[in-house]
Amino acid sequence: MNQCLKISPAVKRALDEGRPVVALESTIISHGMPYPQNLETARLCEAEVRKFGAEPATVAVIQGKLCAGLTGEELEYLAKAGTKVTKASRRDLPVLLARGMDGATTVAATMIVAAMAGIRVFATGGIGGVHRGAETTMDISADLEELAQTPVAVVCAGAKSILDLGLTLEYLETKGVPVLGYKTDMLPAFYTDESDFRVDYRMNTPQEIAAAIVAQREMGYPGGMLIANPIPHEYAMPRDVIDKAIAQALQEADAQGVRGKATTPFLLARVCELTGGESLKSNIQLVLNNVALGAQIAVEMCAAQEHANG
Ligand code: PSU
Ligand code: MN
Repeated sequence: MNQCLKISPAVKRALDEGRPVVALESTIISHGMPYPQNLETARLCEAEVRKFGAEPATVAVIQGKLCAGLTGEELEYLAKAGTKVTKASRRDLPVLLARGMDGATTVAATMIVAAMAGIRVFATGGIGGVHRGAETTMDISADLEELAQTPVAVVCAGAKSILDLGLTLEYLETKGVPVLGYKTDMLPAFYTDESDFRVDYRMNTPQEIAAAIVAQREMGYPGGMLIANPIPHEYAMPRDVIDKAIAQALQEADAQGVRGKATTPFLLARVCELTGGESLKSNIQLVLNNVALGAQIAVEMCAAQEHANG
């Protein structure tokens, strides 16, 4: 096995036995939510995956190893360390490995580790994308390039309107990334289940999604897939409330000269503060909802595999 990669015994056993596995990211723990809700959510996510008979593989860099599947202590450490841990995207991995450092993996980095481990489904909250004003800042998340080249299907609740959703979809189209909506024709906007943009295809069952992932893999060409799963309506936030908070957070980021990899965490934290914690509640619920869908897709992929094997 790849020397940089460390797969936990439980994840390894599941993979060896052909059982369903779902990857989970860790930037959402360290940089996406405050302690202690981040730790509670990370634990709930793992439990949610197990409810469906799948194995969770939370991904992070620990002491210079790419880890798929964390111990309880490692999860707690990442949650408590928060932003003190390096936010690790694709470009950060080589140096963290060489220095034996820790890192909380973004969507891009989690996809890389999942693919190395042979995990094809990954569930999270929101992905990075094309930022508003990208025509001057060129701030486009590495998550989009990863979706274009790494064979992992990512379940998310769409993208936050801290991003330019229209340009994010254009970028994904250019890169040939299928964007599937689960029981929706529209791209959900994370906190809200409504938006102005359409997905490529509406999917009505986890089985249909699994079939598309299997077909993509059979073709053997690079790239993943984005599955947009709207936040359950009862947890959605009023669009005007969230839009107002996002507008203010964007203005503050600009005024304070926040740049580069600090931008997304800054905006996430400010939106959370400005909505008095309401957005955090929604965030937790939508992540759990995505994890449940991811687990069902992974289960269906295994069923399809067994069928193919006779
Ligand atoms: N969007 C969210 N929550 C998150 C993130 C994005 O709603 O936690 C995190 C994810 O880890 C994502 C990363 O991969 O931020 C994107 O950061 P950047 O824009 O710097 O690529
Ligand atoms: Mn960026």
